Amino acid sequence: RNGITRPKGWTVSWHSNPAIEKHHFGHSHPMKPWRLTLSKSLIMSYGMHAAMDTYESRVATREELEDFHSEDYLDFLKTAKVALPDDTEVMPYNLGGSDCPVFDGLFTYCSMYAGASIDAARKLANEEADIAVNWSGGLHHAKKAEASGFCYVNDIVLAILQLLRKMPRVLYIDIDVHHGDGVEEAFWSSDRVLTLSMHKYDGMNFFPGTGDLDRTGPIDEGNPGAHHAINVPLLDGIDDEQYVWLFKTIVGMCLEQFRPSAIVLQCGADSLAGDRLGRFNVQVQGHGACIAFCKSLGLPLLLVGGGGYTPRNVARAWAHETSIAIGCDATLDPIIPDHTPFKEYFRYDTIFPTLEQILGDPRPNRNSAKRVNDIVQSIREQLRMVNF
Ligand code: V1P
Ligand code: CA
Ligand code: ZN
Repeated sequence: RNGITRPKGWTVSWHSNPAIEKHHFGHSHPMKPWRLTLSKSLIMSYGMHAAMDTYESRVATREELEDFHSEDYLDFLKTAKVALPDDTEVMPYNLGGSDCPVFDGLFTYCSMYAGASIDAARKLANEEADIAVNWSGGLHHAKKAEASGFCYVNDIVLAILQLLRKMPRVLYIDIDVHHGDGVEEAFWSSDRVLTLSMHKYDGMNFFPGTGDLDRTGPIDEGNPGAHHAINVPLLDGIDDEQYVWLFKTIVGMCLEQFRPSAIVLQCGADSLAGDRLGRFNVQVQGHGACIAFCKSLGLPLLLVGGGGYTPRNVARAWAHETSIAIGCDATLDPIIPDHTPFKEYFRYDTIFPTLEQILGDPRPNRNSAKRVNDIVQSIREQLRMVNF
């Protein structure tokens, strides 16, 4: 099985619970927890589990969830009743609409993906792992007392709070195609967390409608959080070359000015070409290059999932990124092993399903070279105001 062995010199911990994958948001909902089963199928068939410390995660405790969420919201989330299929009336806290339906086992689902991110963060904080992975997490839109955009509990905020117990500064990076508004808002007034989100933004037309370049933090100069929110608004069709250049350039600048003690990277796979909701032309290679760059910095690294609505491509990306974390990506056979469960999902219109092949219709790239350079220039100026 490719002879994958544990990496020498660093430890990767992997956090998951098969019970998470069994939940259903409803018939035509784009969020499919089952994509985690498909990702795991690839990861295991390549034999990558042998190279990691694998943990079956537990449910987060009430006390842990209260680190960020309000008691009344958690009470409601726990007791909310599953609505009838044609009942799309929105309940309090934005629960029950088409984006955030109340489904069977909702509270267990939320507590489990949150428990996995908290466990992963603790492994890093206790120096028991160098890279920790939770593909079921990354639900960046959830607010203190509100569900939003398929997210109910903000596992990222809870994980960052764990890291902040031991570390002075955390850099949060979000490559989901959507703006990481929930995490940005949670640390809006803090100078201990620098948030950086790359996303599609064209005014109010793309969910959640925020994340313009001038959204840099609180506007009152005395506020410690001023300048600590970085937003990279992108247009349809951005390709690997522009995306990876922007990522490395901006993350490089953040490192210099902020000197983080750890990095939390939200690896939303809806920024890939061919995504059901996304609009970019990013390939598995480009997406993975962002993860590889963060790993090369040698800081404790938490990898979480996020969006991703074309399951076979989500699985390809997260399997490839798991291999980067382990350091076996260069030797992995791109042809998906024969014994992979659900292999038929990767066989789209070719007889050789490969790990890296993405079959998105190419979109015209609306991001000019000038626009991309202007974004970097503006962020360079913003970061002059950030000092560790
Ligand atoms: O556009 C909206 C709202 C619903 N309208 C009133 C405005 N919602 C989006 C939500 C996208 C959430 C992305 C989550 C993440 O960042 C992190 C996990 O990836 C939405 C969309 C869309 N195309 O943007 N909801 C739906 N599509 C949807 C479609 C079918 C059934 C249910 C929801
Ligand atoms: Ca993003
Ligand atoms: Zn998304």
